[in-house]
Amino acid sequence: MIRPILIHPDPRLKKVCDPVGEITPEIRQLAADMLETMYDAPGIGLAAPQVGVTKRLIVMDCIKEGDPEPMALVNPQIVWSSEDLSTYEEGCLSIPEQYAEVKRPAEVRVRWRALDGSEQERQFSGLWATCVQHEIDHLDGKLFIDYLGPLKRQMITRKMEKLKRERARA
Ligand code: K1U
Ligand code: ZN
Repeated sequence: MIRPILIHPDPRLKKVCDPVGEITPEIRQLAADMLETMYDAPGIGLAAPQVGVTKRLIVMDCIKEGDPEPMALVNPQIVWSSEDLSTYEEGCLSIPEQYAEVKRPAEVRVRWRALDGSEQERQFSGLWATCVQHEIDHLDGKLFIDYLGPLKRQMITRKMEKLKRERARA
């Protein structure tokens, strides 16, 4: 099922999300819905708070061409970050049509639980590294615009408030 994506500003996007306890059929269904919602958008990642569920679950697929590589990460944690940084022009499905350069560690090592309950650890680089950091930020109530200066952030927030008013009227 495709779920509606929350648009900034929304208090649910500012919350520090709760860890997932047991991986129940509801959590597996949420992950499946999030992947469907992400592919439909289209996007390369999605975090549970973006569909209004404040739990620590993210999905990603950064393969732009070729066989898809869907991933669902429960309780993801960055256990190591590289000193070298990389800059990427980021977007966000909760902040449509706004993009800005964000500088982040170029490589990260992440530990998480898969949907079968197994512990996983993997090093991410390139777009995967940017995306996993962007998605884990969502779980901590942080958006890519929080890395920008106050004027740019306020300008984008005002545009999103206007977009939400227009969508509510339509
Ligand atoms: O979390 C999100 O809002 C999803 C976001 C992830 C992301 C994008 C760019 C850098 C870091 C994280 C998106 O997927 S925005 C859409 C997007 O990037 C895209 C859409 C279609 C094809 C390729 C990329
Ligand atoms: Zn986002």
